[in-house]
Amino acid sequence: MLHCDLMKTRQYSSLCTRLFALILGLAPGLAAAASIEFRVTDASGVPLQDVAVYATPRQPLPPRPRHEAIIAQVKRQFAPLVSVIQTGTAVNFPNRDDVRHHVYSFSPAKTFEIKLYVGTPAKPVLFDKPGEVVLGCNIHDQMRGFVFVVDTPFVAKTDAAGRAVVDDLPAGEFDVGVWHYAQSAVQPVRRLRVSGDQPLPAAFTLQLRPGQIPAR
Ligand SMILES: [Cu+2]
Repeated sequence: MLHCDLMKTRQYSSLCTRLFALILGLAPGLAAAASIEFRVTDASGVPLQDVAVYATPRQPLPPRPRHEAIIAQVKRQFAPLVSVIQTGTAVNFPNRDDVRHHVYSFSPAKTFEIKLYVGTPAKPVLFDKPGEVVLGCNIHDQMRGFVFVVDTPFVAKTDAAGRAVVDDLPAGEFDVGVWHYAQSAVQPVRRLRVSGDQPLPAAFTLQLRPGQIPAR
């Protein structure tokens, strides 16, 4: 991203944003990375939040640095409820409550436990296989969290309007898919070709198992 030394006040920040937009406008080649705009609804057209969306490149790409992820425990809930991460991501599980938690998963993609603890565990947990991982807490039965691990850095999660954007894509072919922890069936991936700087729309419909979405 553009770094701007003037970003010290709201006014200057706004000026910088406009300058940056102007530069891009004058040199559109600079913004050539492609993006996919996902829209996910249920069968009756209701937008679905917290859907993991991803685009897996069909062609080999240079490796990218992996960032660590954080799944905190806040008010006896996992925060965020849903995480979507690239295979090989290390996840920290800081406990931000004043009670102890005991985080575990029995999922084949990642079986682990962090026994009764407060604060931040010394070591993160490495999610080294693709797949879906359900998190629980031995102390608080109502605590549920979900991690979707996928072999691509190009991931996002839908918002309350059922939308998500995966951007910074190089031109080429991608296998594009969606996943929700309460989906009633696996959604097949679609092959899409992206090029240039036009966002490519991708609409998906997911059927969910009833009664699986916790109240917020
Ligand atoms: Cu707990």
